[in-house]
Amino acid sequence: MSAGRGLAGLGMALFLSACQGQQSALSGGGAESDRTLALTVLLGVGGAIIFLLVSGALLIALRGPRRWRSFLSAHTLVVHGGITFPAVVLSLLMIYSFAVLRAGPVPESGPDEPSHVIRVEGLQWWWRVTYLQPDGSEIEAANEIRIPVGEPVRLELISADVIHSLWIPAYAGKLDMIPGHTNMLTLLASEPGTVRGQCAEYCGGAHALMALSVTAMLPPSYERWLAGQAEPAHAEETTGQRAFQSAGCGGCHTIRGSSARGRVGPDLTHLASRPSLGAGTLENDAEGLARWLDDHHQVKPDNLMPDYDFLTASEQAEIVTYLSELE
Ligand code: HEC
Ligand SMILES: [Cu+2]
Repeated sequence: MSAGRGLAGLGMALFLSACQGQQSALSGGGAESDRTLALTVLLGVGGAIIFLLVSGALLIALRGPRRWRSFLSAHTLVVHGGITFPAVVLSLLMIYSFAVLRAGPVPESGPDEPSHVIRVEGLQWWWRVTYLQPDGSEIEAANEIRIPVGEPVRLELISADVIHSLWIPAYAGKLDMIPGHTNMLTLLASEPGTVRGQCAEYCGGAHALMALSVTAMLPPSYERWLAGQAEPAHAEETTGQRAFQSAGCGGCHTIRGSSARGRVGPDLTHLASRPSLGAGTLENDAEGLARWLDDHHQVKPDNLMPDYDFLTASEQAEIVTYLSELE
């Protein structure tokens, strides 16, 4: 195989590998992304067919038999193929794509008003996720959004500092989070599963490490999960909890049910039930927690949590045990 063919093959493999997996607009897990996918396929396939037809005509015009060449140069073919056809096709496509872009997954108001509302706040460089309950109460979590399958969920997107952008390719297009302004995005998941989202607007140092996971669950398990999140932490009064407090962690982090009430960093009340640490940066297990406390600035440069190199090994281990129990 020639070097050129090898390179082309490699390029194709890279191109296709970008189309699969958890963070792909082509994996279509929701109403909006299904329509965007249909539009993409139509444009891609239609464009390829027209490209082949035009290339064929060009080849015939240059090299073809005389009879075919004179057919191609007929006045009506030039007018209809060169003006009428593109005008009609492009106008239809424009109307279709405007309709797709406008539609959104569900109507924004009216009888279908989403019964689930989640406020997602972008901060440098993580996500505060608050479930707004019909009774007015709020359940706070971070770096993970869970939604019920088959039910429209409205996300209220806000920012605490600079412009961020929430992009969950498998479910919807991206939408900016702008300081002082609320943007609305509606998600409608068609089947259970977990996908990945990412901040899609450069927001400073750790922007590339600002991801989140989105899990669609069957409604009964979603309700059960949400009821669990509403509970305070179940961890007992332990040495780990005391070490957490005396290191000052509670000044920035809330653990409901304890004296930790800070709001600078993510709510840790049910930290152990989340898949990742540092907004999708580390796996959330005892090893990941120890790694985060040891050198989170190595793992996620520029993030706004202070260094804690002064913790003794046993203090650190106690804190890790305490945090791993926050189911
Ligand atoms: C000055 C405020 C501040 C203090 C004090 C602080 N943190 Fe943090 N912490 C943060 C911020 C901000 C983040 C988010 C970092 C990011 O992902 O960009 C964070 C993230 C975390 C995370 C990851 C949470 C998640 O959901 O991804 C853990 C775990 C954590 N901190 C534990 C601690 C512990 C334990 C202490 C005390 C030893 C502590 N923090 C002290 C601000 C603080
Ligand atoms: Cu960003």
